[in-house]
Amino acid sequence: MDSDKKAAQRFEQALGEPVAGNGLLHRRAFLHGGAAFTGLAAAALTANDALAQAAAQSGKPPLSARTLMTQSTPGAPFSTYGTPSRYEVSTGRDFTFNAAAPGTGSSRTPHHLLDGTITPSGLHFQRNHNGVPTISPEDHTLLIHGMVKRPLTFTMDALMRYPTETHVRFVECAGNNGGFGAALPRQANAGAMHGLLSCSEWTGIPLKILLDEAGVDPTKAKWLLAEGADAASMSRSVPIEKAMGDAMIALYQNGERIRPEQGYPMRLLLPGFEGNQNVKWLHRLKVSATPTFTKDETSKYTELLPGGKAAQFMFTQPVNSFISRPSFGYDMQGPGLYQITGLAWSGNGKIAKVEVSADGKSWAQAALTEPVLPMSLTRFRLWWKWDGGPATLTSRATDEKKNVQPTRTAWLKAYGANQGYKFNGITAWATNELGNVSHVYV
Ligand SMILES: Nc1nc2c(c(=O)[nH]1)N[C@H]1C(S)=C(S)[C@@H](COP(=O)(O)O)O[C@H]1N2
Ligand SMILES: [Mo]
Repeated sequence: MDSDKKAAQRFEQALGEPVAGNGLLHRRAFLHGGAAFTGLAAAALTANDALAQAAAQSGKPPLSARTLMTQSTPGAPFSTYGTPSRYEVSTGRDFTFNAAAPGTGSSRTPHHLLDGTITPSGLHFQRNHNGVPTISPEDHTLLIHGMVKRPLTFTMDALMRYPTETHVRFVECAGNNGGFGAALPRQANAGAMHGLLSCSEWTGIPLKILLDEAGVDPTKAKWLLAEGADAASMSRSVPIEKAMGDAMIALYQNGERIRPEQGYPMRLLLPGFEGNQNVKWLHRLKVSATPTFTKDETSKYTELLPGGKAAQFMFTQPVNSFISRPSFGYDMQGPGLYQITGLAWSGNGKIAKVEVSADGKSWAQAALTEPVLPMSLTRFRLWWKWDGGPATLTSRATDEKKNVQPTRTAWLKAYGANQGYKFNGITAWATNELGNVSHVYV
């Protein structure tokens, strides 16, 4: 018992004093606290009762599958494709769709149940305007035409022989983080609120290689129409600088061929741009002098300004963040030490810093999990000593271009009423004395 107390004291010392109101600790405690944490584990987190002592003597873990079956019971056989543990089946996407057209709608990444920065492919969000088409790679081609010297058609076999690059990038729907203009804060979990956002490692062909082969003169050709082979024929206009810049024809997602939901056999990937621009099931690129003003960019994805005007072609997803844990649906287990963690991202590049507040007034800088990559999800973490009283948890991200998340009030003022796209205001979770976490406006 005595040594347990000492270990706990050592851990407390390593954590240091709070650096911001309501018990937020210095990020150093997270970056360098691992060694000290072993002290806490001995003191608080592991069972150390008579049963555990006896187990240590006998060398048998008190709870183990081996004690529940005989040593000779073999485990499950091999499978061609692995699936998550049967005990994790509730970690899934929630979805909403149009009853008259069940393929039209979206499913969301359950960020409140995940950790790390890469979204498992089966949990990548989906936004489909008319269902997921079934496309055989043998029956699919990519056409590049319009203002080019040589119109080209690529079979999948041909494309698979081109040089590729690999990058970790987020995809975020412009409609993510929606509903924050509502009079009352919506009581829903982090996935429901921020889950039209996912991050994968994408491998594909730099689009510039294909456009150069077709012969594009960027002094005359200013835009590129990208069209999908789905029933919605979803299409968007892309500025030629982006197309000749970091745009990619993505063929692989997290090491395997891109999932049907994400655009199999290929999608356009425009790092940092609103999700809608990342045309899935891509089959046609047309180079032109002007935007095409497709139905998808005239009826939607514009930004309503206070005077009633709408700004069009606002491509970049703004700097943003949210706390994924603790969050709505998460009940605190009494006063004590908690990890606050969440995600930050920006279409402008890397995340420079994330600050966290537990009292709505003072801020402590969070530790960022390396590597911090541009236009990717960045994980932040901070230790929090919850004293059991009411607290309001917020996060505020700054990107490398010095863009900072505005308050919700400032964001609402900057746009016309009902502007639903690209909300990046600061969001908050509150916990009461009972440890119930709810969504609040700050
Ligand atoms: N062809 C096609 N491309 C599409 C869409 C679509 O419905 N059809 N949805 C767009 C929208 S609105 C978004 S947010 C992203 C979503 O990508 P994901 O479903 O891979 O997450 O794909 C975009 N590309
Ligand atoms: Mo979207």
